[in-house]
Amino acid sequence: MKLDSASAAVDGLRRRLRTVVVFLATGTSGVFGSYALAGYSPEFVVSPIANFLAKSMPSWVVTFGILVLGDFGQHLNLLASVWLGAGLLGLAPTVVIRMTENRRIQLAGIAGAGGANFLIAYALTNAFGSSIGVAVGTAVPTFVIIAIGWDDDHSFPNGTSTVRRQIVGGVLSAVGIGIGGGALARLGAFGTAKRANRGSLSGSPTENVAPAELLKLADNRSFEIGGVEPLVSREFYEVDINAANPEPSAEDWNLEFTGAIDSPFSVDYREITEMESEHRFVTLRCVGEKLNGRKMDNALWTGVPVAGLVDRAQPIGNCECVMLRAVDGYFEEFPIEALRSGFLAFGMNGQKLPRRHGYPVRALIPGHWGEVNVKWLTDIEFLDREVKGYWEKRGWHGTGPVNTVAKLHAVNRLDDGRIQIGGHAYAGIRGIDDVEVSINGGGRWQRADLSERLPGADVWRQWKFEYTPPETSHEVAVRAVDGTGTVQPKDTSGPFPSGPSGWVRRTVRP
Ligand SMILES: Nc1nc2c(c(=O)[nH]1)N[C@H]1C(S)=C(S)[C@@H](COP(=O)(O)O)O[C@H]1N2
Ligand SMILES: [Mo]
Repeated sequence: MKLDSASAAVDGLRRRLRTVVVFLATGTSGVFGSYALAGYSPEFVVSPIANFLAKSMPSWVVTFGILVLGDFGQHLNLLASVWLGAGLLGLAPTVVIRMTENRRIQLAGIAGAGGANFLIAYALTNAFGSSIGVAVGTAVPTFVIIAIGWDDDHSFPNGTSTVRRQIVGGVLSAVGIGIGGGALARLGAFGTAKRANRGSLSGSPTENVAPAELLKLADNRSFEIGGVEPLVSREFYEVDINAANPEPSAEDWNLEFTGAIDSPFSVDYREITEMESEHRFVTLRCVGEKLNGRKMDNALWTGVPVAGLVDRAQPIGNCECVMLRAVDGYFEEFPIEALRSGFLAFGMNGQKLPRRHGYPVRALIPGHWGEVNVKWLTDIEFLDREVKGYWEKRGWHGTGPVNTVAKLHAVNRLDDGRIQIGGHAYAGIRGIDDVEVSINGGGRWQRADLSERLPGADVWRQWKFEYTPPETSHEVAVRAVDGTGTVQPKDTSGPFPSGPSGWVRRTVRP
């Protein structure tokens, strides 16, 4: 008797475990089913959940995430969204599995659960393929678990070994779908992903000579310092609000000029790329980065000046301000004057603009913080009164000119015992005239070597400095002098709300 009640307890526990496994296995394989067909794209069932979370989070949470968690915050959001998605998709199958012993009803239930999840996924993603993936992904383990139940001899209803096999079957089928789905996504077998943005810029051979030569120039002018990017970044940072970036097709792309203008018009990708293009070195820096952070980079961009299009629009609004909008729902507002000096880029380092940097077209606004350099640009809306942009609604002031900074990314010990330090300096369109180094914490300053200027009004420079270290540990400080002669201020402040400032300092041991 005693033994019986003990085994009954174990049995009850097992059943509860089965419910949990059913819930998790069917839900996660639903997510993987979507992944198999949509890949890591906005059509992936998790993307809209992650975007919803990111956009609806209170601004203090967002700010905390950016300042304290950094990039990990976005990963955390994604992870939470995967769990939420799996939870959502696990509900219907779990109900179905617990429903009945009648086979016909069970089969109808599996179809029903698949259908319900299809609808959920379709409501979220608006994408047929991805939703089919979800339906199949959840239906398969649901079927496997239920079918294992059919083997049961019913002498002991839903016997212990059956429950155990159901647990194993559920887990295995989910793992199988996970692996298969991952592989399919990899192959892009059903890929909705458009690869159109791969490859070099089209155009006549002479047009492509210019980027190649300019890149060579940048290469020649770059200092080679271990730990410091050359003048054209090898790895250009990425910051955006998306879990999975949008992938608009260039053929369907249009840039709309709307709002307070006489007659709205739009230009398409062909028109933009057939206008007389230019190649510009432009440096970007994110307002939310740490003082000595890595979210500042430089590239050679190909595109067209905005000024002509602004003239064509003839803005008549009262605020002299404009809103840029993008495919991902991002929007930023800033003065028309800044837009006038701007650039619409469709190429980067001699290649088509990569998806993560805003394919097919992004804005580049000289000297301003990264956030107004709107990627996946769709709308230029001239306004009648000022309204806040995406980040300003969350408390940031990141639409203005960048702060001056000299970064210290390398402290290298040379063979002869001396120390080499170096980094980049950037001051937007004010330009960099000097970088000064102190090896006694700011007491005495010496001039660093600067890389030769690259053509362009909004480009960083590299600096380097070599010295014989004192016997004791010492504090190195760096500061830049901008093109107006203004020295980078000493007082430090964090990135929030208007970008980091102060001198970069670092203690160096002999
Ligand atoms: N559409 C869109 N554009 C965007 C963003 C975004 O989230 N969505 N992020 C902005 C921010 S905060 C920065 S710092 C720059 C970064 O550009 P990058 O990712 O090409 O380095 O893009 C800006 N443009
Ligand atoms: Mo940014």
